[in-house]
Amino acid sequence: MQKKMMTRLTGVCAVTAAAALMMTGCSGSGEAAGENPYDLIDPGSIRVASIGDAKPYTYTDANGEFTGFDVELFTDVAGRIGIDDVVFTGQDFAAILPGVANGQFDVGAAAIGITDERSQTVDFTDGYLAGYLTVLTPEGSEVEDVESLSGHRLGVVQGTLQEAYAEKNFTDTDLVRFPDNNTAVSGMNSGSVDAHFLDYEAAKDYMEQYGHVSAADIPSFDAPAGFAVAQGNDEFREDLNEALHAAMEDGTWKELYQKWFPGSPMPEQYLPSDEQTGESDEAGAEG
Ligand code: SNW
Repeated sequence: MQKKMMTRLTGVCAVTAAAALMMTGCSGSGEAAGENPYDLIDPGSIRVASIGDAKPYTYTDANGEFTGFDVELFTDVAGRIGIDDVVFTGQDFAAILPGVANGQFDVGAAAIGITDERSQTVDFTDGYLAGYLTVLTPEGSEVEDVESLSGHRLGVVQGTLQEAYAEKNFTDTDLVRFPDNNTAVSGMNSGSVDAHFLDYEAAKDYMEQYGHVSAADIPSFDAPAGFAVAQGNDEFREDLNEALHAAMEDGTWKELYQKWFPGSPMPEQYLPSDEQTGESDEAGAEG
């Protein structure tokens, strides 16, 4: 392990020699203090825990490559702090934050809403997306709104805000916990659950794929998505924040939003400051 790290460090000095010299000085020994200021598992590379079936936030394409809004945004942000080698790994959603907290991953990126509860185990960057939680149903379902969920079976992915929200608010509904969205939607397609509760844009994608519909969209603006990092890794978090805000200010965020969420209302708060009118409230925002 130590040997591998040393090899990697040497490689980093070669690859990012200019940046390293500017920032910290690259001694070539690989051991000088400050060469791994972000305390990364493999210096020069960021390991990201994500999920493979939350299109268009984060998913694997036909070649098995991670892509989507969160993936492209994070990759852009990482590039701005000088790291181009970003390695995404698919996990069950419930495993992402534990994996970041215990040092298996440097970052968690998967439309992860920032909450006080989650902030007890990881730190988050500033928010970059605020939208709705959606109850997805097959067309013609008896579940047509929140009220008619009573007495029905609702799928949720373990560890999500949807699970927590449903436990608290849908008390007459039978919750069925799934490891991921694809399994839950398969369950819905085969009739083992009546509905599945997931993020708005991912629901929209399944609507387009299967002709499903939305029975309810519940605002989750108080839990905007952020990138999760280990607690106390302040230099990393602060530099990611600076890069994230730069990506918002120069229009990169907006471009990615339009690319991945076409037709969704454009929120204001993440746009370049000269494009913010200050008129819209968060209610217009999806993402
Ligand atoms: O709280 C929302 C946020 O406002 C935005 O709409 C993106 O999704 C959320 O972060 C909620 N996402 C869920 C969660 O954080 C599920 C994430 C997932 O399935 N990948 O638990």
